[in-house]
Formats: sequence, C-alpha cells, structure tokens
Amino acid sequence: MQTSEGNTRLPQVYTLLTTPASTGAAVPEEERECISMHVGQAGVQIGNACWELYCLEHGIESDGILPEDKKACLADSCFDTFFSESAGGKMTPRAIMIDLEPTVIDEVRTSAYKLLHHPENLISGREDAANNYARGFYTIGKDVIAQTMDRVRKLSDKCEGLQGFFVFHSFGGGTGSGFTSLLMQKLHDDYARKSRLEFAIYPAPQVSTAVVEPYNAVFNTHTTMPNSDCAFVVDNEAIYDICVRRLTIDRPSYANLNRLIAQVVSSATASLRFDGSLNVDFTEFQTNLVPFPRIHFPMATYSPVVSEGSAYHDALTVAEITSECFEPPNQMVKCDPRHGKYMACCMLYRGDVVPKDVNAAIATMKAKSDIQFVDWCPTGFKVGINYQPPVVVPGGDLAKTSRAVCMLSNTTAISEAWQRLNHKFNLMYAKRAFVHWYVGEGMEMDEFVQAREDMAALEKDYAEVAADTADSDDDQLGAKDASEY
Ligand SMILES: Nc1nc2c(ncn2[C@@H]2O[C@H](COP(=O)(O)OP(=O)(O)OP(=O)(O)O)[C@@H](O)[C@H]2O)c(=O)[nH]1
Ligand SMILES: [Mg+2]
Repeated sequence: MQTSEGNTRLPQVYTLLTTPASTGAAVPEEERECISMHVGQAGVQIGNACWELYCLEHGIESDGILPEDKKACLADSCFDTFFSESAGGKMTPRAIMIDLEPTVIDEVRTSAYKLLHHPENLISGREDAANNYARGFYTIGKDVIAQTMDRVRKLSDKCEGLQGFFVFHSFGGGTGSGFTSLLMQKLHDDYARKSRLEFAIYPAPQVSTAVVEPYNAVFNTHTTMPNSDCAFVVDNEAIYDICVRRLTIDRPSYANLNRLIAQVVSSATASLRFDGSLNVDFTEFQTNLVPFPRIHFPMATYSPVVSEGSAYHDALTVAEITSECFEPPNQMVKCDPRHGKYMACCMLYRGDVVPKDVNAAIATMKAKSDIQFVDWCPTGFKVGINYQPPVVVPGGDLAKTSRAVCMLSNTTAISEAWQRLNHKFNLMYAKRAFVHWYVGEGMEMDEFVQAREDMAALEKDYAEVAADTADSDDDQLGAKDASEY
C-alpha cells in the first residue's frame, strides 16, 4: 500500500532525524545485497520463521515462485537484496543455514519450504557441539567452516555489490556460540569492508537447555567483539514473557518465540527490502545506533503485540504504539531503561502511519522525565516509515494490524544483562565447574580469564558512556577511552 504521503517528501519528519554520528552518506548504489547466515538450532529455526514471513511479505510462494500477478508489486519493492532470481524466475534466499548436526537442517529439507532454499546452502555436519563453545570453535566446527566459506563465496560472487551479512545464532549453544565466533572471524578476514550484523539469542532459564550457557555466551561475546559491527540482543526470557502476557500462550514454544522474533527482524530489514521515500536506509540506522565500536548491542521493542482474539488492536494509534515501546515489559531484553540512559532510538514504523502523528508521538515521549538520554547525545531519535502494512503468518499468534513500530534502541541499561551473565559465569568458574570440557576441546585456561576480563571492561565501558560529561574527571580522556575500543 503506497499512501499519498509515500510519494512526497515530508520535511517535518527529517527535523526529527537528529543524527549524532550519521555521515548522511547514502549507501552507494552498488552496495545492495545482504547475505543471511543461520547458525545452530536457534539460528536455523529463527531463519525458518524469518524466511516464511519475507516470502509472505513479497508474495513469494513456499517454492520460491513469484506469481505473475505479484510481479507488478516489484516496482515498490527491492527484495532482490535478499532473494536472487534464477533463470526460471524462481526466487532463492541469499541465505545459508548451518548446523553441526543434521536434525534441525533435515527438518528444513523436508518442510513446506524445502524447495525455497538452494540445497547446497543447507549445510549440516554429523555431530553437534554438545553445548560446548570449544567444540564449535576449535574441534567440530573446523570440519565445516571451509565448506561454509565456500558457499559464502559462491553467494557473494552472485551479488552485484554485497552490502553485508546478517548472522543469526544463540549465545548459549555450542554451535551458536563457538561456530559463530569462528564464522565471524572468517567473515572479518575475507570480507573486512562489509558490514557484519548479528541477531543473538540471550539465554533464558524458562527455555534454556544447558547450564554452561553463560560460559558460551561470554566466550562468544569476547571473541566476536572485534568482528561484529552491531549485535541485536534478543532475550528468550523477555520474548517468552511477552508471549505469555500479551498473546496469552500458557507455555510458549520455540515456534511462538520465533514468530515474534521474525516480526522484529522483518521490521529491522524492511528498509533494505522495500523502497519508499521515508524509508531510511538501514546503514543509516546502524550508524546512529553504534556510537562506539564496542557499544554495539541495541535491543528491540515491538508494538503492538496483540492476539487474534483481542478486540482492541485496530484502535491503537501511532501515539499508543510509540509509547508502548518505552514500557519495559514490551522490550525484548530484560532490563530497565529507567535505570540507564539512551544513546539512540530508531523508530521503524510500518503501515498506516503519517509523519505528523509520528512527530507528535515522539515529542510527547521526549518530554517524559523518565526517558533519559546521555548528555552528549540529548535527542537521538531517528525515524523511518515504510508504508507497507505489517504482514502476519496465517494461523500464527499475532493479529493483523494496520500499523506497527519496531524500536531499536541503544541504552546503557543493557549492561544489566551482561551483569547477570557475568555473575553466573563467576559462580561456576569460582569452582572451575565444567572447565575440563572446554580444556578437553583445545581451550586454554587463560581464555576463561581473558574473556571474563573483557566482559568486565564492557560493563565499565557502559558505565563510562552513561556518566555525565561534567562528572568525569577528564572529558577528553573519557572520550578517548571509549573510542579506543
Ligand atoms: N528463540 C529461540 N531460541 C532457541 C531456539 N532453539 C534453541 N534456542 C535457545 O538456544 C540456546 C541453545 O542453543 P542451540 O541454538 O539449541 O544450540 P546449537 O547452536 O544448535 O549448538 P549445539 O546443539 O550445542 O551444537 C538455548 O538458550 C535455547 O533456549 C529457537 O528455535 N528459538
Ligand atoms: Mg544443536
């Protein structure tokens, strides 16, 4: 749906676009295509939900065929950034799914979407990483990395101008943590100038599968820090609670969690897949979201999350959905932004939304005293509007709504999530519990200490960026410290 606003530039929205770090430079025309990498069970299963939704949004059928009548929509869509078209007119995801064991990928191979993916882009090994980062990174992962990079090369060769990578994985799984760390290193080595973004699943007690997940998460974060431009953290516990509370699902399954996560991913990537004059490019969001290289862990909030049965969903105004983004229970990471400071807020609206209402809604939020920004970046709101209405999966949990918003925000409050993880790491490591499993797979004891020290430094980085400029002893030094990372 392209409303009249979609065709006119509306300057008042751009007055909202405070761009602290924006270069203002548009992505060069030739940098377009994005390759998605789905690693381990969580990465692959979230990938299934995302590609199902992308197909529905672009009118592509489960076998990759784009029906004739849908081809007309190509004009206001640029989905070839995510799909490649074969000579026969079939659309194939620019995506690679990898797991070190076969069962999860076998499910893709036999699913309703079995014809969508190129079979060579579905890579599975024989033996999983058994929840052990060191197996994913050092031992078992080594057998699969060459094949994976070979496929990456084949996909990138088919791109006119590769823009970058989206890597989906869990922090807690052996493959999701260890193999992803290895993959990110290789992508950094071979594609240094391309952006590398992650969607990373933070472990939750409700659905967690292993006690050693805090170890894996800390190792992955430490090793991947220099190789990643931006990692969106998605906390399974927060998603689980949203499903219970908002969608009244008693015991949410991974399928329920993943459908909600897919909506966020779809909103975050929509600007890359759809054209539109108020459709701010994703790289511009990214520039705004990451003020310092290490402070690159934004979180997402999505609104409205309403179930089919809910009577209210169409009554929700732009003001209401905007305000919901600042309610901690709606966030996809458990932390309290009222205890921290925002460095950036990107608001990605979809559907029936007009700039005038967005302006008013954001002005209201800015006036609230409990929404605090760091003093060196006092009003960092950035807005994009995509006039395509949100799409939901038929038979899924979410009601169809005419408008939605996804907020991607960088707040120092996310440091609470690192603190929780570090605390759990400390409890186990104080007893050297489970350490032998890691050492047995080629890990040095030193790595435990180094990774943990790096996480302590990360917590300190967050404390420093939150400190008022006037409070710090030496402003110049503070700024230098942060930019050194
Ligand atoms: N949201 C979501 N989380 C998942 C899913 N599958 C697993 N997880 C979470 O991911 C973590 C476990 O990692 P997995 O991705 O299953 O492990 P893996 O990457 O396959 O690694 P190994 O099996 O150890 O080789 C736990 O925190 C799970 O709760 C999923 O489909 N969706
Ligand atoms: Mg697995």
